[in-house]
Amino acid sequence: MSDDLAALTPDLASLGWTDEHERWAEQEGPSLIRGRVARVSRGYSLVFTGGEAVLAATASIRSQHDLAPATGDFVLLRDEDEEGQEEDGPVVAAIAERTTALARRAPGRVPEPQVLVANIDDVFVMHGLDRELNLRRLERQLVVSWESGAQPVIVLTKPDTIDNVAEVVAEVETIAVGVDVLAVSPIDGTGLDEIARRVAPGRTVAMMGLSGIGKSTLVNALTNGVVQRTGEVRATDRRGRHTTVTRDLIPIPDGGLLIDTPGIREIGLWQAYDGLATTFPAIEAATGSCRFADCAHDQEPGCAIREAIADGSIDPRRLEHWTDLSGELALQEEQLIEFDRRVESRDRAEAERRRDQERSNTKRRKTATRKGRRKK
Ligand SMILES: Nc1nc2c(ncn2[C@@H]2O[C@H](COP(=O)(O)OP(=O)(O)O)[C@@H](O)[C@H]2O)c(=O)[nH]1
Ligand SMILES: [Mg+2]
Ligand SMILES: [Zn+2]
Repeated sequence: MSDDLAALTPDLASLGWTDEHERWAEQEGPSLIRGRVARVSRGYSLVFTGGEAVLAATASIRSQHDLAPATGDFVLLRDEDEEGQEEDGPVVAAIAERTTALARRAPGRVPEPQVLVANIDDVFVMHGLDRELNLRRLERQLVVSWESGAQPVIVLTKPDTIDNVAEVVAEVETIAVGVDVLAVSPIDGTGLDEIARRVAPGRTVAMMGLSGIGKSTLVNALTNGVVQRTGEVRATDRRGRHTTVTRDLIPIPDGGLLIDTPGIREIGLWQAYDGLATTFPAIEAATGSCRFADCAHDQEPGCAIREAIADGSIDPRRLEHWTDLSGELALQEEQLIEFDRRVESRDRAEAERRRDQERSNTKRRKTATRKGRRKK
């Protein structure tokens, strides 16, 4: 991918900068540079500032948890040069409160969230019609999307590759409660007007989906090729694996911004209880009607879920997936408790060690004082 992004100079208004951001910026400090994060790399963010795009360092490793910018964040930069500091170049000084945030469980064993993109209005949950339909994957993506606070839209790409588009759309609609399902092809123009309605001035849309489904092709079509995104940026992470790292905020010439999130294969849920409830509303409603509050929907009398399965109002396949996803969240809860407990006992051990050391130091000091006295 050529780095056309850094050459763009969208103004603040077209980046989605509002009066509210302006008030926030004035409170934080008048000399700070206003901007929106276009891309995050390790230690640095590419930030659109209204003028030229700048590379800004994240303030410090230690404060990274509070101040880790994500693509789409509205930020204020401090120019260290102006304050005569050693470091050169601007630093991310503040991040505006996020209206929405698309987050997943960070890959790895430690239970913690990873914010992928921030301040989005819609999430395009994308699937390529040239591949086998995977409703479970779509449902998982819907859970994560709803949880972000943004509106999911299912976008089915490559409709030109199959004959039964309407049939597949209808099948997808069975899992898309409150979600529009669009068939879109940048190649023959299908559905592009629907896309343009959503990627519109003042709006930001994130794309989510496997690689090879046509995300970059859509970007190329909407930017008239100004931002060429063929191929993907690859970098080696600490474990030596090749991962695609950049999630890019792309200004669309007709207005609006699109975020390409390449190469996200794995989307673990992060405490996505609301997202789960919104994705499976019928199941969620039924669980509230079971006779026992702790109903396992198994053998208990008065189980509303089993009744709904029996009368056909809940699809057993949906229930099975809901059960699996609920299990994933429950397991995460246990891991979090276990993790806290381990941190706590480590802290306690550390405190005890320090106390012991302090005690023996005191003893030694006392002995030394006594010896000192005896010498006199
Ligand atoms: N037939 C067809 N092919 C498409 C369509 N959109 C994208 N492609 C092709 O699918 C391949 C992968 O597209 P790309 O945009 O790189 O996917 P990405 O990995 O999601 O960014 C390319 O060869 C595209 O030409 C479409 O609507 N119809
Ligand atoms: Mg791509
Ligand atoms: Zn029940």
